[in-house]
Amino acid sequence: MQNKGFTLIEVTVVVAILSIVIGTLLTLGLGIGRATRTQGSKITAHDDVRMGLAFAASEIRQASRFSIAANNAFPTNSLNYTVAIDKDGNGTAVDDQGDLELSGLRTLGPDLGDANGDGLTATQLVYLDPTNPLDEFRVRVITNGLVPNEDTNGNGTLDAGEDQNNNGRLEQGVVFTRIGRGILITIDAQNTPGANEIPIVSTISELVAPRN
Ligand SMILES: [Ca+2]
Ligand SMILES: [Ca+2]
Ligand SMILES: [Ca+2]
Ligand SMILES: [Ca+2]
Repeated sequence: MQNKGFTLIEVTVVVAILSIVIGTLLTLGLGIGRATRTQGSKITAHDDVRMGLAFAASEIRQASRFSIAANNAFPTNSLNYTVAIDKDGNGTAVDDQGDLELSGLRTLGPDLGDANGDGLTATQLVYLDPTNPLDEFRVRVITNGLVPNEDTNGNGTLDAGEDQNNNGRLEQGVVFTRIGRGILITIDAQNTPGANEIPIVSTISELVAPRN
């Protein structure tokens, strides 16, 4: 009588092949999931630095260079400055005597003092304009992805114990450096793809010259 069933060897071979196929599909799926998360983190970190730079550059372009020189020691993580504004509403940033009209002192940097009370400090880039007549413009969040300043001893280089995000590089979050008549803005933002993974860091720099 002919046996129409499978032999043990046949079943074993089929099970082995299925295990390999399922294992490969799972690995592939995990790989795709990870690649998607990594890509998402790259985009988020890049958006954060771009938003930060766009805001900082537009502020510094309008800033008074005298206010920058008088209120900062470079390099600095927090920039203090005033900008030309039309205070008397005559359409330009000068008054009827022809004098430049300036805002109150503004600050751009990490929210170390938690000015907006949301609990986010070193990771939050904020703009402070404490003399703005409108409440809602006194504190503004520019981005929440800032890398906390790793340079705890402030020497500008990476020392033992400073690399908090374990990527082998020194990030300072936001740094303003004076170069000639311009201010070099450097911003580092990061986003972590998943638990126990090294954050993806995006860094951007631009030299901007104050016009006033
Ligand atoms: Ca004016
Ligand atoms: Ca805050
Ligand atoms: Ca250091
Ligand atoms: Ca680092």
